Amino acid sequence: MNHRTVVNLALLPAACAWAQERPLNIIYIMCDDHSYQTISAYGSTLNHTPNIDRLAQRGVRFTNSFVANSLSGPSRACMLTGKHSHANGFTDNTKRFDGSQQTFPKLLRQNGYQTAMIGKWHLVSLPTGFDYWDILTGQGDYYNPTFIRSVDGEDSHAERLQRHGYSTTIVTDLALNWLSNQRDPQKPFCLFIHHKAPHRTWMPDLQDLELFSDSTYELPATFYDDYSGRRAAQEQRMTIARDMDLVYDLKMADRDSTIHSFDRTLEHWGRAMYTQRMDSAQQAAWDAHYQPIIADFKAKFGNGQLDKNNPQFSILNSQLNNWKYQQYMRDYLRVIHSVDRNVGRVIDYLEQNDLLESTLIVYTSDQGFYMGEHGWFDKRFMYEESFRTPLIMSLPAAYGGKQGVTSDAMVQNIDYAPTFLQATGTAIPADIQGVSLLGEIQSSRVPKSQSSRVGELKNRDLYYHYYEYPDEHRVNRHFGIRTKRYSLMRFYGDVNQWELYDLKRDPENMHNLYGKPGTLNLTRKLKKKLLQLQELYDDPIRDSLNAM
Ligand code: SGN
Ligand code: CA
Repeated sequence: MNHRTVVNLALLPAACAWAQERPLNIIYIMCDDHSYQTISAYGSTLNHTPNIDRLAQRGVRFTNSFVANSLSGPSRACMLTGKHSHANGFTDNTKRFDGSQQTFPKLLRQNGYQTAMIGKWHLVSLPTGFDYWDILTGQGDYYNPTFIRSVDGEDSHAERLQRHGYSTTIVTDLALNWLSNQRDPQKPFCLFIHHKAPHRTWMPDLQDLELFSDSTYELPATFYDDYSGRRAAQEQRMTIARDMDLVYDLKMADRDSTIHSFDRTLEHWGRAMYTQRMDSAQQAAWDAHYQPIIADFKAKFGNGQLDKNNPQFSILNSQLNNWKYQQYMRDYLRVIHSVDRNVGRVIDYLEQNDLLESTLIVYTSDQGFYMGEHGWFDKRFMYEESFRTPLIMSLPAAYGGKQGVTSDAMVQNIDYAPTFLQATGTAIPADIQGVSLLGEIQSSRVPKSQSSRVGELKNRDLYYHYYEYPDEHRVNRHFGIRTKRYSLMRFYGDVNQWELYDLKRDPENMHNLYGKPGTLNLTRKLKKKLLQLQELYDDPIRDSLNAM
């Protein structure tokens, strides 16, 4: 085993000397679709997340954290490999991850680490590179979810089983059980705790159903965006007003079936999810909460199909949109409340079991999410809300970890793999495309030679490439470059259009400046840099650029 220490002891207090004797553990917590807008450490005024905030107080919060491709499977593949989507092969959710390729858990294992993966996996092929895995099937279910787990280690057979209860709590229980009873305490570990929450359809834990019932949320300023100047945005199908479904998303599964979905399949799934999957006690608690809301909804809006000839139509329509937004926000925030509580359980466990001071804890999401900005839910666009993702890394002080600070370095999810490798003294292979963030989370008291390749983060621009079209929300394919100030995007496919944003003046991506007077030089410069990034990362799309 080669646990190169990441700390120069001469420069750290004597009390920290034991860190050299204790190889660093890693706990990598990731949620699915958790927006930075709903984390109080990120300035949320919508809710309070005291436990995620504890991590920020104990570590570094990244204020410029982005993904490489804003979708679940692709993001996970980027994180595992440290490479962009075209390089790891998992470009959209219809792909199957090639588990024979190099991933950071495999490299950690070769360096003597135990690795475990619990929760949402979403890469179709079964996990490789883990001593233990226990994954949700597909997207996973919130209630009484089905898991597939490895029996007797990686190379043995897999077993399917349904567990009773709420997904976020079960995943946390499994993680704590692995820490207590299943790992070898003599070895360092890397444990993935990957929640299904708060993915659509945002089903809260029963104990949280009554939270926020009296809260109302202001519509974001861009809720009624008309998408002028942005053709791909005009084409999408992810608005709260039109595409968020009353039965499926908003749980208006009334008993006499007068409220209907856009299509029968969606309605069938919605009704099944809110009835057949739950046991009778869960069902009773669920109904006790939602049936009165359904009755109230019907009193206000009938079956939700508004009559356009009604003179009151436009008032009723905006009331309906507002109602949908409130219902969406309440459920989403309830789900986050449970995530935060379970993050707290993990921190408490580590503290009580003398592991907190020897474990790097990471909190992130597979991408950002729209909380009604531009009128949307979902993600996919290279616009700020879905391109960004929360990222907090808490490295214990004994390993030189910075505490309670922020980093504004331009970082991306391909950087996690090299960070974990370097933090554990594992060599970073040359083909990894990300950059280690260790220098950002470790005190400058640690000499640069032992810290990360900091220079590579300076003046760094980020590359983005999204592929999944037309399913499921009709977001056209696009790639682009993000500098600290500007983003330049190229949509290609049905919509062929460039978009340029000055994020200092327009952080909400409302004004496409491409082709506008005075932007020619800037555009030329950004296009050149974009091409350089495509060459650096070897994205084959660059070869067809000139033809576009
Ligand atoms: C599901 C959702 C979509 C979502 C994708 C991708 N529909 O298909 O709304 O965009 O996942 O999300 S659902 O009806 O199944 O909820 S991802 O985060 O997993 O990539
Ligand atoms: Ca996701």
